[in-house]
Amino acid sequence: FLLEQDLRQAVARNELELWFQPFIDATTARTCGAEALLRWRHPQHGLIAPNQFIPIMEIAGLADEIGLWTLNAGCREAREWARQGLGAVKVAINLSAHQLEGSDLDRIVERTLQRHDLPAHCLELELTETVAAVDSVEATRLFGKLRAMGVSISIDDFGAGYSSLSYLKKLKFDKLKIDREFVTDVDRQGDSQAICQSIIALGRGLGIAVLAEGVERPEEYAWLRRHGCDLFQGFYFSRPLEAAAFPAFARDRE
Ligand code: G
Ligand code: G
Ligand code: MN
Ligand code: NA
Repeated sequence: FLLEQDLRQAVARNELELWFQPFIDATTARTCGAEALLRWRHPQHGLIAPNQFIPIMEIAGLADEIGLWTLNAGCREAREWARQGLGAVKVAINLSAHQLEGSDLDRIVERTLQRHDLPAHCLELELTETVAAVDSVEATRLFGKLRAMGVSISIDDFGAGYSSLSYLKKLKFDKLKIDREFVTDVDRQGDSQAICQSIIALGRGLGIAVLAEGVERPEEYAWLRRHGCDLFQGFYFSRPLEAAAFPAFARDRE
C-alpha cells in the first residue's frame, strides 16, 4: 500500500504539521487554548486530513511514533506561545487508544514537559470515550498520575460513542467535549437541546467543564451560552489555523 510506505517516512522527512483550533472561554470570550490537529503535507498529494491517514497509521503500527511526534510538537508550540506572552493558553493533544496500552505514557509526558520547560497545566490530553473505557484499572492508574502532575484530561466526541456512563465514576476527567452532532442546530432542534442540557448538567454535577464542539452559527453559540456551557470551539470562532497564525488570533481576542 503506497500511502502506508510514505507514512513510514513522514516523520523523518518532516512532513507532519500541527494546526490549531482555538477554544473560547464563555466567561471572558477569550482564547484559552487550542486543539492540535494533525495534518500531513504529502509531497505529491498535498495536505492530507487526519481521517485519511490515521486509520493507516494505526494499522501500520505507527500510532506510537506519530503520537510521540505530536505530543512533542504540541508542547514545543505551547512553550512558544508562552514565550510570546500569551497567558494561560493550553494545548490539547488527541491520543489514540494505542498510546494508552502497556503504557509508560505518564513518563513520556513528564519527560516531554521537562524537555520544553512547559508547565503541566498548559497540557491537555483528549481521549474518545471508547478509549477512556478500555481498561479501567490501567486507565485509573495512568490518569491518576497524569492529573497529579497537573495535566488535564478531556473526553472527546462525548455522547457519540457506544460506551456507558460508568467510566465517569471510575475515572476523573477535567472536560467533556459535546460532540458536534448535538451542537449543530441546537437552537432549533428540541432533541439536541435536551441532550446538550443534560450533558451540561452532568458536567456541572461532576465538577467537569463542558465544551461545545463544532459551533458554526451565532444562534448555536447564544443558545449554549445561555444554557451554561463553559467553552466553545468551531468554525464560528475559527477554523483550525496554521501554527504561525494562532498567536495573532489569540492576541486579537484578548
Ligand atoms: O483535523 P480534523 O478536523 O480533520 O480532524 C479529524 C479527526 O482526526 C478528529 O477526530 C481528530 O480527533 C483526529 N485527529 C486530529 N489530530 C489527531 C492526532 O494528532 N492524533 C489522533 N489520534 N487523532 C487526531
Ligand atoms: O474528533 P475531533 O473533535 O478531535 O476533531 C475535530 C474535527 O472537527 C476536526 O476535523 C475539525 O476540523 C472539525 N471541526 C471543528 N470545528 C468544526 C465546525 O465548526 N464544523 C465542522 N463541520 N467541523 C468542525
Ligand atoms: Mn479532538
Ligand atoms: Na471531537
